[in-house]
Amino acid sequence: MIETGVDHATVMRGGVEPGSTMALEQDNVETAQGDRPCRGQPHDATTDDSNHAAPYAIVIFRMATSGTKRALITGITGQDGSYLAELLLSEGYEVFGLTRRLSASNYWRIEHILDRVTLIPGDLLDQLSLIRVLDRVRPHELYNLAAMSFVPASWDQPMLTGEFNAQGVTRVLEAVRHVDPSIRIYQASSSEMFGRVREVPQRESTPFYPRSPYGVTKAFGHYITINYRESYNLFAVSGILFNHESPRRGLEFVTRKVTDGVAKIKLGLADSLSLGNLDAHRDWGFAGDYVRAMWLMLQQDAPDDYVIATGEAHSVKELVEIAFGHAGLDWERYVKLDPAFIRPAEVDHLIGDASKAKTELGWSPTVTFNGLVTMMVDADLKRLGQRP
Ligand code: NAP
Ligand code: G4F
Repeated sequence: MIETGVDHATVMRGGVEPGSTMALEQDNVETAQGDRPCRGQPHDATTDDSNHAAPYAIVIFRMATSGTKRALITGITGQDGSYLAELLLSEGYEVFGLTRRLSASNYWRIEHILDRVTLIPGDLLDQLSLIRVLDRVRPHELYNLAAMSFVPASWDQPMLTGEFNAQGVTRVLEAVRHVDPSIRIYQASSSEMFGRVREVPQRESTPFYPRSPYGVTKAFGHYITINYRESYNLFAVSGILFNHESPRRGLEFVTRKVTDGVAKIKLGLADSLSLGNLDAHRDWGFAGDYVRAMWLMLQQDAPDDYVIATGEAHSVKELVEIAFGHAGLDWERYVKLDPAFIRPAEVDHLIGDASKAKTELGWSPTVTFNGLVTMMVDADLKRLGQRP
């Protein structure tokens, strides 16, 4: 269900789930609303709602009378947003997603649940849109996952990255404070904040030393969340999540770049893959496991911050070896090193200690590194193998 100004919203079919028949290309464009019921007429976040009084009255009446828990996800169109929406639906929540207007809509990760979630227009850059959405939805839980999440892009657009990842968080917190301070808030913090690590493994108490504008902005988002919790008594938590991946990962991140590259080479669609630093180490887990931790954090009696990680680090080279090996390819024949992918400042080695989450949340990961990489290679082989 799409409560947006997208009268003729398009859905880019592009699911890459194992078992899915969707393709990443934009070749199957259809209207998102299609035969689905839709509340109200086209509008955007700045239009007057008076034309929509009847549909919204129905929504608000339904909200007021149902005992169902409501959750609002910013970043619902992203990797984590899509898995979290699935989890919350399975837990019986009514799920709302804040989406920003794009010239071509980007619903491929949530296409399979579009008829069970309600999308509402808004933007982290626009304070009033956040207040309006919160006032309309009145969620019990708010998951702030929206961000500029690609580290290299943060050197190209540091100011904009700060607007999204730092001031954007403040705008979300301000909106909660003004609309309903009882809303529970999850903030997506990142292991990138540890940067040049001060301790191995990294835990909640490890000092931050971010190495990218992205990491710096995430540290701001982390601390402003804690500050609002302490200043205004909000139930606001930060999850310090280490890298987590899936077949829904964006193609620019190294895991998906590798698994997509392997599939293309295997299927004769490419003859090489260019990468940067093969020596960097990351603690990689499966996104489906990590969104469960987000939800658990908001079910506790008191707000607190948690590291979420597998406790195992692997190098980019190991990732490459497993991915190419799974497809029966010798990686050394295909991988080229390209200085264009070397960063101005690198985070060399991340490894997390999630014992607090294990003890207090009962959380632990279920997918191994090998299982994650092979799952992603298989999904990309399937997706690309189905191309006409
Ligand atoms: P992602 O796939 O890049 O998704 C980012 C989401 O944010 C998209 O839905 C995007 O919408 C939305 N967004 C960006 N700017 C926005 C704005 N100005 N207003 C509204 N929405 C906006 O990221 P992800 O991997 O799911 O990560 C989710 C969150 O966790 C991010 O905050 C990320 O920084 C953080 N995190 C991720 C990891 C990881 O390994 N995945 C680890 C630690 C922390 P569009 O579709 O319109 O672009
Ligand atoms: O996959 P990446 O781009 O992820 P990165 O920078 O670790 O950031 C991700 O994880 C963070 C959590 O720590 C999140 F907060 C953030 O939003 C994002 O999800 O790069 C991983 C490593 C880096 O060391 C990079 O230098 O892979 C190395 N790498 C080597 N060649 C490459 C490439 N990375 C990319 N993207 N592309 C390459 O060709």
